[in-house]
Amino acid sequence: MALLTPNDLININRQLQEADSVVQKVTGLDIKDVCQALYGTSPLSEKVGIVPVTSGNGIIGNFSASLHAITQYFGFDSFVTDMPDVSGYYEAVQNGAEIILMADDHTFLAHNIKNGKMANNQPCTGVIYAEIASRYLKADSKDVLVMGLGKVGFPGAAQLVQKGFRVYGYDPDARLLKRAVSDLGVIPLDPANPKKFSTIFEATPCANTIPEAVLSENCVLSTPGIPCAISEELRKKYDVQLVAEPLGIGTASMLYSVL
Ligand code: NAD
Ligand code: 2YJ
Ligand code: MG
Repeated sequence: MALLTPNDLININRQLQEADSVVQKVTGLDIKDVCQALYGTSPLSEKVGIVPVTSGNGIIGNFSASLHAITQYFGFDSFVTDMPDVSGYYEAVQNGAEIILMADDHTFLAHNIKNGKMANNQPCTGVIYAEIASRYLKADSKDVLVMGLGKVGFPGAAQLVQKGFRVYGYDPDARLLKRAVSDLGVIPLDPANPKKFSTIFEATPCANTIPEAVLSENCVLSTPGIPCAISEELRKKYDVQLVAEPLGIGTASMLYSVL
């Protein structure tokens, strides 16, 4: 699993603000409005405890600080514990946290200890990036392309299917593509015979996954994937509206889902 790096998280506030303005331009809603529409919830200044975790590859510089900035941005009352791990969890609960945020190398979770709801970053990220794509006001049809059908892409594809989109998908892992076809009714994109899309959702850990042949002028590319799915050159050539941000949009989706 790809881990975030401190570099990905530099200037998280600015990255989030820039992503929010693209989301507004594309959907007419800001990120918190999309979360509210998706989950039917809104924060009442819930207290969020952010617990650094040292296991595996250990603390990622900027990770807890970025979660602090992100939770504040979305109107939560949050704090980072002084201690990590079990002692940090104890400290968070002792200090009144209602929602715990913490991540190891495999799982990034939000747990609302008042109502018992729990969220996992990967499906929550897939669902919100897909939801943003689905709300493109100038989409030319209900066709959407999903590139990458893994832990983030599959739940995003499911969200699009559930919203009545005709979902084309591709993953080089034949088992994952087959699962999306049989479980969701995804239409496999034939790389040898591509078509153009006005709406694309991408969730892979690879660069340059979007072939030029699928891009249309002013299309939306909603992608949590790191590194970015498209070169700056292609983005400019097709005036692509790029929704891409390393942590905040997915975290907002997790938090709203446990309210
Ligand atoms: P995953 O490994 O479960 O799935 C990725 C899938 O992409 C794999 O099935 C792989 O076969 C496929 N893939 C690889 N190359 C491809 C290509 N050229 N075309 C189409 N598909 C291709 O990973 P994941 O957990 O779903 O995460 C996907 C990406 O999203 C990672 O980069 C991860 O770091 C990132 N992520 C970002 C956020 C965020 O908030 N921005 C949150 C969670 C995950
Ligand atoms: O507390 C810390 O600083 C670290 N233990 C954070 C680890 C963050 N984990 C990841 O980046 C993994 N990829 C798991 C999260 C999945 C969402 N991308
Ligand atoms: Mg995100």
